[in-house]
Amino acid sequence: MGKKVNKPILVAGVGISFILWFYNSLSQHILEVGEWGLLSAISLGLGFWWRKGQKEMTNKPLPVTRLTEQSVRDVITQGELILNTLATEAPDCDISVFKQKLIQLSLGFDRQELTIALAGGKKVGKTTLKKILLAQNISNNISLIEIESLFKETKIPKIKADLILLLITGDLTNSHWKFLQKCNQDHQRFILVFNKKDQYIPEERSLILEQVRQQLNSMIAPSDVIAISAAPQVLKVRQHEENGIIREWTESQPPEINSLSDRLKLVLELETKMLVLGSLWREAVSLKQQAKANLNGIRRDCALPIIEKYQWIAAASAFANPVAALDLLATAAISSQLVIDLGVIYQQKLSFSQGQALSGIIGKLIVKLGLVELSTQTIGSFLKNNAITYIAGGTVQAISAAYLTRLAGLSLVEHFQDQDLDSSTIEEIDLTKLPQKIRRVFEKNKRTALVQNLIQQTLPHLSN
Ligand SMILES: Nc1nc2c(ncn2[C@@H]2O[C@H](COP(=O)(O)OP(=O)(O)O)[C@@H](O)[C@H]2O)c(=O)[nH]1
Ligand SMILES: [Mg+2]
Repeated sequence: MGKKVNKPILVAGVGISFILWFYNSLSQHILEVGEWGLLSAISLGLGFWWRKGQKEMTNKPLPVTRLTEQSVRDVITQGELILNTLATEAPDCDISVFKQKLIQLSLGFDRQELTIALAGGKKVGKTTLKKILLAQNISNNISLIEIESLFKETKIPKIKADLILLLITGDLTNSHWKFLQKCNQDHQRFILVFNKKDQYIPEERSLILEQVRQQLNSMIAPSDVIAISAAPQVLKVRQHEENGIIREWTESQPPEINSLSDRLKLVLELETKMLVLGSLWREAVSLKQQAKANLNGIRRDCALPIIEKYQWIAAASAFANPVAALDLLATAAISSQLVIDLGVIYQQKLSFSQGQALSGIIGKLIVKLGLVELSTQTIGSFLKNNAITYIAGGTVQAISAAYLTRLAGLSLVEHFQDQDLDSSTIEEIDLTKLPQKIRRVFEKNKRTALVQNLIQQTLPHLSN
């Protein structure tokens, strides 16, 4: 492989020196350290910070820091920052509604009225409990809402409430657990209500209660897991009278929810401020994300022509100097200058060596994920099967180079999009999700129509 790299492969701006450096100085080590080790080495060596992926599906919820008024105000400020950037980069974009909503949020810190949502599966007693709580008139400041169909769809619905009462009637299921974990991460306060306790004998009941408390102990206090009976079953009573006659009748039982009402009163008394902070935080984050999505859309429109420009450069140079080694194609296709140019659009100021490092990492990932081979195969067989007449030597390489440049560029766009506006220091760029992003971009772009389109667009760039 090394022998092939004697002459410059690509024309100006396409990181030739880097390719040479990459393969000459590192090729020995590549085989020795694992892929991830190599990536870490590159990223550390060139000033990136590589964060190892967190293990998903662990049984412990991710730790969340306690909200403060300041941290909520910070999110609102970040939202404003994005809006101002949006106003600068896209003066035609109407941001007044967003602005208004953010201002509204910053006025909401002293809110006293709270919304409490009753949620859970079907027939767990939400409506019944809501009626009783309303009748008890726990506070004048609360409104109760019932959330239907919590687990009907795979996607957890957004609930607009300051406090959630999640009703269960037995063990915690996986859906419950996922829902509560999401609540926890969203600073969404909840109380777990184990309803229909009358359906269990006392031993079972306390076993379930104990287990659920154990499962949730890193999220809520044991006193936030409460067993109630919103509508206990009627009792059948049978009496044998002296004259041999047996009398039978039913006795309805009063609801047993006092432990819940007491807990609610206490939570309202002690936690109103925190409940409001949680809601403000969720709304601010959501507004910020919407504004960011708008900004990303506008920036993407600027990024696409740049990616295309480098696509044609890569195609033309691979066509002029076809390389047999597939791996080289990947590295060659990703120009450091493309990385830097895209960085400018996303306000990520990268030095040339940082651009080189990032392009090297992406090239390596593309090779590692087997995408070079996959795309050359796809393109090769496509050319064969579609009777495209103009197939000179190097055509497949050229189109592959264009294709890989596109993949790399689009992956970078996804990567830059996820960076916070105020974390422009390159040391803090988190590359953990890069492989996943490249894979996703590839999946999206491998459809026949897109490949065909790319081939048709590339061919004219190859003549002379
Ligand atoms: N045994 C028993 N049944 C209950 C209890 N709470 C509610 N139910 C019954 O469960 C059924 C569904 O209640 P409902 O409030 O409509 O559930 P929802 O679908 O969650 O709103 C009704 O027949 C209620 O009477 C309880 O504590 N014990
Ligand atoms: Mg109901």
